[in-house]
Amino acid sequence: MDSNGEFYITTPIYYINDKPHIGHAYSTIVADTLARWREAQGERVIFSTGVDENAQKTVDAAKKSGEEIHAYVDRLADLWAGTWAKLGIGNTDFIRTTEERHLETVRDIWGRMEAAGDIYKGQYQGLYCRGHEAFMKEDELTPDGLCPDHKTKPELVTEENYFFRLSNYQQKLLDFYEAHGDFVAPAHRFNEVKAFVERGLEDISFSREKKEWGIPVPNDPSQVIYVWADALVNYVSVVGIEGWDEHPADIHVMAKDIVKFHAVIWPAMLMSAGLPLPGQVIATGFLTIDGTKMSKSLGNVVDPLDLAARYGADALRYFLLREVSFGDDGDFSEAKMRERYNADLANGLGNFAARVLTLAEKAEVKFGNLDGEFEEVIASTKRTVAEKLGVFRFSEALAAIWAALAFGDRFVNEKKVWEIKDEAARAKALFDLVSLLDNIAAMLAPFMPETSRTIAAAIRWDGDVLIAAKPEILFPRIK
Ligand code: ME8
Repeated sequence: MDSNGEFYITTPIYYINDKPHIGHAYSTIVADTLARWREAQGERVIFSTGVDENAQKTVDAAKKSGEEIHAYVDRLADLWAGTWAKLGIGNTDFIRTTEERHLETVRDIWGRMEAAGDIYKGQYQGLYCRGHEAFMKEDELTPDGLCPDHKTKPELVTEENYFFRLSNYQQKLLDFYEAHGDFVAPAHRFNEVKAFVERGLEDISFSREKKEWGIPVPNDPSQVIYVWADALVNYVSVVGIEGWDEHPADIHVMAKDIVKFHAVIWPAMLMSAGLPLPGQVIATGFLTIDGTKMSKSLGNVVDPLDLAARYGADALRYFLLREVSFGDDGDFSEAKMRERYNADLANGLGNFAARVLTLAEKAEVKFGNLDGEFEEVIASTKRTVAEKLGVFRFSEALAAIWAALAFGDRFVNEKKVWEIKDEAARAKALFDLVSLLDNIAAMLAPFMPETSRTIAAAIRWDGDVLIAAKPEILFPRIK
């Protein structure tokens, strides 16, 4: 991955036919963690998220809620942006596809693809699933002809559309994949993408007959640009064509449902437009509830704000990153969340911090030479965290930090630090423990930003004298 001190990461732009659920929160937390991690390495980070407004389902949702469409999209865009703020997401940009900067970029890229000879007019007939906003192939449907995700019957649609010559790009894509062995992660998703492209690519419809909503095709207002040809461009709109040309996205984060759009259609569009390709497409699995995909259309959603209000945003972030192994599906259950909260946060991190800081508050701790074993634990934990984050193994990175915590806990218990009579020896032990805690707080910053700040603020040095202040209980036990 080329980086030159700058790092650009994105989440999908989400549909706004409803409020966010924890599936959306999960992708956004993953991206935020990587963004904070790179920032901590001293890189200048651009981290964008946003909303995909130009879809027919936006129109349907506005009608359903009885609101005028512009009022509806403004309200929902605020709701999504506000949700991320409450979950401790530090996005540097929030893109809406109704913004002028996006319309301009979409028109520009369309013009480039047209100039390259990759846009033409043709007849399209297909089975259109409204939930996906996409035409589906017969072999993707259930035996009784339903969309497997939305459990609805796709409509047979015939119309005159503009097409994108995706078929031109089969070999170019395969060559690109060959040269960029980590373009899609995890690897098994990359294999699926390659196999899909190897089977041959058909041209795809890039416009729809004009309905009341959407970006008009340049020079043909009877058509609007089909959602994906519009939505994918958002990543360029955020930084501008020149900005993208200089530094395209390093990482696009998403779940497995939209990998094909990002790893096949998007690079082909960029090649056609003469623009550089993104560094990596990384895909999480799906969060499920009782083994079924959670979705706005199915109505079995869990609200991240509700969980954050009851457990804290950092606890939700911790749970999702620790419990789900990257790339795999994860089943959400509140019982499991409560269990981890009490074990890892209340009894684990929270208890260790309180113990160390309470003892340190009462002692005269001086800055000194860190004990060799502590030094080694801290250094090796940092190495592991860096290594694991480099390959998106959030859960293993957190497990390593908890192992360092366990080391500290064992030390307190085995040495019975609170009973050490010799003041200097007790102060020395506490210096080691406070240093460990401080380093743990720093390592936690990308994952649990607020907790990290609270712990760090409780450890202040006045010259070489520690001013420890025990913070409020970090994670009150939950029954
Ligand atoms: O696809 N588990 O928007 P979308 C994990 N607008 N992640 C989930 C999830 C689940 N159950 N459900 C949703 C679109 N997600 C397009 C994207 S991008 C140019 C355009 C997350 O609102 C996950 O990131 O359907 C998934 O890829 C995305 O939401 C789909 O969001």
